[in-house]
Amino acid sequence: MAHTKAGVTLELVQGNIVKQNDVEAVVNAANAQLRTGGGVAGAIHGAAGPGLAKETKPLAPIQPGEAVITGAHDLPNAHVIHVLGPVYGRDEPSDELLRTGYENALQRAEENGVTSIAFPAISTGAFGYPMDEAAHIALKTMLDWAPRLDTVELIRFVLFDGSDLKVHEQALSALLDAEDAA
Ligand code: AR6
Repeated sequence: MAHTKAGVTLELVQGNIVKQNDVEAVVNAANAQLRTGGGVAGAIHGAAGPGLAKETKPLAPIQPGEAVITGAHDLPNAHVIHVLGPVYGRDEPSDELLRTGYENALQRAEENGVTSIAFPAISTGAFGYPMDEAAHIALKTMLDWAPRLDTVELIRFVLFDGSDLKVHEQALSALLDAEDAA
């Protein structure tokens, strides 16, 4: 599913965040120490190689909602943008911190002239954020920000499995219906 608003195309696909060869920046669902870990962080550090951890070490720790940008090392992209999402039920207010994480990722992208960026569903794995609530926040943030973006033209959400993709498609459809009704 794809939707274009204010010259920004929002794409929802099923896939692996480390296989997005055609985008300039990929987003990492990071830990505070910016180290390798499970899920997305493990996949990104694994594919990028040890140079990534060397580069991130002096940038850590980061706070929930913060985003930092590095090179992508052995990944096929130019940049990795590391976002620390909130741990659901612990880092409060979780909704604001999740939105801020997405906003800060877009800001780092714009500061670096990035035209295309791929996001995983931040906080929805180890950090326990319910997928439907997280999808609504993530996609609403993208739609709200589309008119303000100068360099970013493509925003892709890469969902690991089909049911997560479906949840995102339903959330985007509901947001677009609400925009049409307004
Ligand atoms: N590509 C796309 N999506 C993925 C991939 C992948 N390769 N692998 C997992 N997902 P998570 P979080 C999905 O746990 O909740 C780490 O251990 C996954 O199904 O990676 O922000 C870090 O070290 C889920 O929907 O991120 C942190 O400590 C989503 O990506 C902590 O987990 C996010 O899952 C961060 O937790």
